Amino acid sequence: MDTSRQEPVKYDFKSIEAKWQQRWLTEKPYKVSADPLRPKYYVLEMFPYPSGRIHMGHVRNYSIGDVIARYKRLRGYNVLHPMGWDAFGLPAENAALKHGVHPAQWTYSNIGYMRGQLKAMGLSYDWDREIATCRPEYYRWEQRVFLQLLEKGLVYRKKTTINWCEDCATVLAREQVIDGCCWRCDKQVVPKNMFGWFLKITDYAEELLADLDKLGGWPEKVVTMQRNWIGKSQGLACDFPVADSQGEKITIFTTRPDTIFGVTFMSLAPEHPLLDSLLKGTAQEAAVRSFIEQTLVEKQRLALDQEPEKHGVFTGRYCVNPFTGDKVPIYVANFVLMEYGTGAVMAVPAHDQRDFEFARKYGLPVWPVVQPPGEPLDGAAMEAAWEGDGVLVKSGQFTGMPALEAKKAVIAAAEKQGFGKAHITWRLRDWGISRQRYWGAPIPVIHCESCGAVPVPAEQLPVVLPGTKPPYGSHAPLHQQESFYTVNCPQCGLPAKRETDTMDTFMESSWYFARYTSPRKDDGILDQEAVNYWLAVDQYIGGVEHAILHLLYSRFFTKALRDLGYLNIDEPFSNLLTQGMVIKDGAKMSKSKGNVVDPDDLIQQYGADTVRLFALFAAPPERDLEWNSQGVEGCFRFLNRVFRLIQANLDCFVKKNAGRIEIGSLAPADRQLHRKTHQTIRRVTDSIEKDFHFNTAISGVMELVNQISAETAQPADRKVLREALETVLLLLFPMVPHFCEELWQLTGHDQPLQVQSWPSFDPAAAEEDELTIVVQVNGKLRGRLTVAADTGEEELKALALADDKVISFISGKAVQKIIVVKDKLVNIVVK
Ligand code: L3U
Ligand code: ZN
Repeated sequence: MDTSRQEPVKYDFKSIEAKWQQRWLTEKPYKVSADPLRPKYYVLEMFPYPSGRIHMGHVRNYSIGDVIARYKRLRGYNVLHPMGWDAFGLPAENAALKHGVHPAQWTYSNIGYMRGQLKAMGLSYDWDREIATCRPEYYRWEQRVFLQLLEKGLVYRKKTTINWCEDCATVLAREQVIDGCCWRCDKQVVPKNMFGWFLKITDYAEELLADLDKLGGWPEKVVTMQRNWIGKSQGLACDFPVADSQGEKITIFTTRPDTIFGVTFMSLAPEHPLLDSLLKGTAQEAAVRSFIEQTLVEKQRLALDQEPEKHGVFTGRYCVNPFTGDKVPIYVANFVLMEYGTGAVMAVPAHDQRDFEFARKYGLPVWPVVQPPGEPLDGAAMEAAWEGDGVLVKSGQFTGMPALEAKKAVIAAAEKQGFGKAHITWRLRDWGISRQRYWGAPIPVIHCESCGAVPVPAEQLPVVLPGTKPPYGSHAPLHQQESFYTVNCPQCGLPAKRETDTMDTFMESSWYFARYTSPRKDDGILDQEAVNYWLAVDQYIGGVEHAILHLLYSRFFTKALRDLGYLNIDEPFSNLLTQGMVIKDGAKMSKSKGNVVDPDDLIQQYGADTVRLFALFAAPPERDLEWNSQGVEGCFRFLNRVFRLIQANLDCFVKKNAGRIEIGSLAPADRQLHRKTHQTIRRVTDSIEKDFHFNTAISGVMELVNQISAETAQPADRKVLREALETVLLLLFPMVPHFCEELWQLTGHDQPLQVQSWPSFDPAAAEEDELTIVVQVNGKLRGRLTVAADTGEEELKALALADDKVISFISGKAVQKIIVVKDKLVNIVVK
């Protein structure tokens, strides 16, 4: 090809991006199907709520996923990379209400807009697999799963307390109760007892806990959060008889049986069922009842994460410590929860900080029974509880035992004497999935007076959410839609009532990753072959805000679906990457803070490739990304520079320069560039493979570009130059795909980049004497760099600044000066 006389072309990102996106739309290169002959790779990003517009957080999340997808394709994998919409839920319902449109209309129109935004980012999804969870084609299978779980005994219905607003005639979520009032109408919220549906996630507690050990590809902190959430504790369940009663007993659970000789009072939850009979006829009855009432009201007002100030009241009654025979006073305390344990706590102020504070507040005794090494503890003088280890004192036959041994001995003694036994409790509760709201998947059950709760027969599924087809109908909660709930019993044919609760939105996201493997299957939940080929998800990427609920529910669903015979895996996500937040002006980018940067504007101004490059370059994925408009500018300039560099050297792309390079015959400068090319391939590959540190990968390519620029100042070997430039395009392709495809085509290649292979490096070419350079921050050793012997000063500075360890010491500080001692060290001075 004769390119020597062509005019240089400007980097016109608009037409380049439009051109390639159009091609991807019509040629569908990212469409995949199961192919047992090829290794598969399933990369998935958490699908978005169709809230209206894409946020920079989405841009980051989805850019990371896209690089991984494109990279794995070049590595020869059959890559599944799907996208869809987590479309049901309260936020959409509320937003629709606010804008005076139907939730379905609101949702579908948002989906339309956001789909366009994602396409404008050049993300390599198999769009033929797109799902929207609010479509009956999706949730009909969820209803089917629900019924199969029901049949298996993993679903049940029970009464629970919910927050109710009389004026809005609706249930409120915890976060919609503001200071005890409805967020919308400001009316006082009342607790209401209602039936709700529950999934028996607790049946899997043991396995959910044990299998955390299989999640080596997950961040440690997420595994820990899940472990704590499941919260297995082992200890003693023990009866304390009520003094002066007809054999009534209070059962407690404790993880510290070794401290049982130090009990000085008993605390009950305000809802404790025994309270009624304990209080009857006592002098304190009226006062205690009013305390209980107040506490229950206060509890409703508290936000989920708020801790009440601890207080309580004496009931006037006593119970007896079965080990010591001591009579201890019974209190009602606002911090004891009926939902956990038994609703009763044996209080040991000397060894539990909460009990300690309570005891000091109400002048109750503090009896130390576990003695750490050193001065004997003095109950009257202690300033805090001793929660650590020690040897038992003043503990009858257990005195002198180390605490750990005493735990077992106390349990054994209680079992022998028949008033207690070893017991395990879990923090994990069953999952309440009932929502008395409109915008969700209807629960497929019919209530009949004579037959009870009757499953909707499979052939009558889906139970379609009424009013969702244009012209849109009523979107009142289903319990207000008579035509919806009036039905006949499928069993006896008599008039019956359809269930009007809808499912929690987390139901849809608990199995969407499996449905993506056969998203159009219309005669069953999942296609056996497809799920067996594609699952588990090899790499899952999303925000750490889903560390507990979504990830736990998905793990539970996977196990339940496995036990129903649909899946052959135990865990859904082999590897998990939790990307950090996007920060601007020191705060999380959010509408309420008014510090949002709109991706549309950026794409308009710089193009999608620059935006992607910035999102990947500005921080390693797991860290928070600080927004920085100069950083975006810098990325844009870099792309322009590469664009010009290739334009200026089009002549080297003729056929004869594609052949092998003989290292031995290269001039020193050419040898150097050839070496740099292969070192860069190695470095970029390592950065991606090891921990997806695209920032390091990109700075590697930037270095190579620098060296090419320096080299082309003199006449360079055309083969070496061609290899270097092609390598730049190959390595950058996963991050800036339109840009690279365009230049790949411009340089005379007739097959697109996306069907090329990831470059491999030649160790002989990459070889050279390497030096270790010490990096200091303010004179303290903070890192080491391995660099080529002749690495220049500027490059050393850049490398030092890009080093992960070093970053953690300089982030947020101003760099004042950088001192370089050739071949030895870099010292960064910050303030
Ligand atoms: N639909 C749910 C969701 O969070 C995901 C289900 C799987 C339960 C990330 C950000 C977010 C998530 C900083 C934002 C993905 C906004 C989709 C979103 N994201 N930041 N949907 O639309 O990281 O963590 O809210 O991984 O500001 O984008 O987010 S979502
Ligand atoms: Zn019936």
